[in-house]
Amino acid sequence: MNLSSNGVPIPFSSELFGPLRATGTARLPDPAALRERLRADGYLYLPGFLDPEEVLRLRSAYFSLFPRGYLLPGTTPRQGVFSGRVPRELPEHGVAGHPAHAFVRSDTFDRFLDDPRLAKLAADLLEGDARMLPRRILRHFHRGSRRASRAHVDLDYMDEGSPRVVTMWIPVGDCPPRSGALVYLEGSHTLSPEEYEPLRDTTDRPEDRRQICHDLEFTARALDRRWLYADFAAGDLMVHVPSVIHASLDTTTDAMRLSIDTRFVRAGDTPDPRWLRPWSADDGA
Ligand SMILES: O=C(O)CCC(=O)C(=O)O
Repeated sequence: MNLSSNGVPIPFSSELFGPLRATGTARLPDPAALRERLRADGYLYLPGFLDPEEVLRLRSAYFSLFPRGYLLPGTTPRQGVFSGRVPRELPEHGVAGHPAHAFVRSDTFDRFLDDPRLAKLAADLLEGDARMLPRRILRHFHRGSRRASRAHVDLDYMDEGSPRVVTMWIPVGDCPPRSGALVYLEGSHTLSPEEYEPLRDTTDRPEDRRQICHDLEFTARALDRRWLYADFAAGDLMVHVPSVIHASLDTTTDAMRLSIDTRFVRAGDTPDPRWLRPWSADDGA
């Protein structure tokens, strides 16, 4: 399997990659056991937590918003297959005028995320009523863009509010590694920020110190730990703590990568004010 992130190759070897540990969702462990697992691993991988049909309906609703020619002829928006051609009139992803910008402000998107099971899970993990922050991100990558999320921790993007946060990452469609899956650096939530600070000097974006590194092989070797991955399917849910290092891989499949990330804080806590407005890709947060 040929993998890369932001155009930098990373060998798919057992030295650099290992499997995420799944938590069964047919009978979810009790809240205390879930909290313990989140504390121990820094993440919860919950295959089939959501209804795959609802997830695929959302995928279909989003890709239906694109101009003709963007999707491969003969395929459906639900499949979300890239034609290889980006229509000239399409603005940059997620800015005003792009379908993702309108979509995160739509009733369809609200209804999908207004799922009581997500709110209950967040409340169980935060041990109190939970509030979903309004800045909910829709990420969408197609093959050839060589763009992905650099290694980072969420805390570096939300350090002006309560650190008591849980993030939920929802693949909107199947998302194996080659489609641009999220990967987690094993046990990295137990590292102190000083331990990975030097990595920030190895970067393709020197103007932004928030990300840790764009080179995932270098990151794994420098911190002597593996990237944990899964063959995500529609319906799966990831939850993580804001101190775990994660990143994503480049999309190299015709099927496009679509995902949502959304965050919860305890209802009484003061969140980072940058997360109180709906997301726009150019909001700088
Ligand atoms: O989807 C991605 O590529 C990044 C998502 C992320 O960083 C997050 O959910 O915290």
